[in-house]
Amino acid sequence: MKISDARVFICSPGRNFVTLKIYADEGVYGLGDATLNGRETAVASCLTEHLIPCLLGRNPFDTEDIWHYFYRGGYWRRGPVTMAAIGAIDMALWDIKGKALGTPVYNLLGGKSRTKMLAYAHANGADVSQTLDAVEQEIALGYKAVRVQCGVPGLAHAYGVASGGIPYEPASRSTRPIEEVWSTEKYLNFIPALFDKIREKFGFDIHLLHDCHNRLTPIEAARLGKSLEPHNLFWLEDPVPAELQEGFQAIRRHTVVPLAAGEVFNTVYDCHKLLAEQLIDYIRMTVSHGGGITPLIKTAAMAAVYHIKTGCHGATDMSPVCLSAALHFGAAINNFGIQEHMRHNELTREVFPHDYSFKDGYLLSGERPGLGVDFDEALAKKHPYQRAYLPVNRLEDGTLFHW
Ligand code: CS2
Ligand code: MG
Repeated sequence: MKISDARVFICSPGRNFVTLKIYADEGVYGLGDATLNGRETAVASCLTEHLIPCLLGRNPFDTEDIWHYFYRGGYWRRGPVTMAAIGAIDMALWDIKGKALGTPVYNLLGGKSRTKMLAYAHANGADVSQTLDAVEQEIALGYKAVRVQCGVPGLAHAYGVASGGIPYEPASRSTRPIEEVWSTEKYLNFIPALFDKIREKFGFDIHLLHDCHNRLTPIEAARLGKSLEPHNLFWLEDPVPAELQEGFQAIRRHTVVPLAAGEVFNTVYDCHKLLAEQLIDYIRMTVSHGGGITPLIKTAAMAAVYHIKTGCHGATDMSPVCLSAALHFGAAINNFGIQEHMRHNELTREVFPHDYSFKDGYLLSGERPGLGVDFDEALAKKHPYQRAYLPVNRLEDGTLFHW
């Protein structure tokens, strides 16, 4: 079998997605998610200008060699743009492999280690009352794990809080990034009381997660972790920016709250210290931004050595192609932990018809050959790309900060 063509589609059924379609002879094609929120055309250009010309004529079954060809062969290794492009190629090749062999991709990764995968939903509100209602709503939908984010008194913006009655979407179609204002002090003074109220209302039968979105210093994260220990969180996510992996050591010295990191990681080199020193409990890398299924299987195997489980990123800026790939990956590996499930809107689901499903708090991978997702080119064309930016964050004195 040989790769005969490959095309990149950027569409915007409510938010931007970059989709790679690789065509092989014998009439088979595979899909890959190349979405990188706020940098979509960079990844598209990397694929069309640089990587796709080297793909043509290759055997799509040669996923291992093709991955190394692009990872090492490009000289300039790692980084979100390059690895999202390589990740999309890898995803599409595994899709082709499954379709050509007439089997779901999970069967090519070791078969099923579980029949269902624990999912977590997002609940957020402008204040405690709205947030409690949002948690109740997600529990009513069947979720057994809920990520909780809330507006912070005294701040106009807080991470993860939707506005305008629509699900949270951080990227805005604006000419420049929206500038938000942040105060760690106000946040740290507020969050413990929020979780007091959530546990008071819902008890301990629901898993609670919280995302700090890289906004604390290690000692601030240690303070927050200690204060949340009575609430037995499933995890505290992205407590600190993880460029300094050893920054997690200070947090570990002070608190037993489980830690999760990795949604922005692109290779195992971004987390090998976090894994080997057991500085985290869940690795969040997902298939698209982590360079594909091929490297993610290896990263999960390394994580397993250190008692670390997976918790793949699954926000709506990953398309259904990536979510499906994460579910085939999650169905097969032994150290699966949890899968983020931020539900895509109806239009996205129509553009990307798929056979994975949600039931009673769990996600089920599809059973169709390959990744089980398709791409409606005609419908996608009706929703063209529009440049969008993630916000920028400043402290109250104007200092540029982490968003
Ligand atoms: C968030 C993401 O889901 C999460 O854990 O960190 O939604 C993140 O804000 C977006 O992926 C950024 O595009
Ligand atoms: Mg996050």
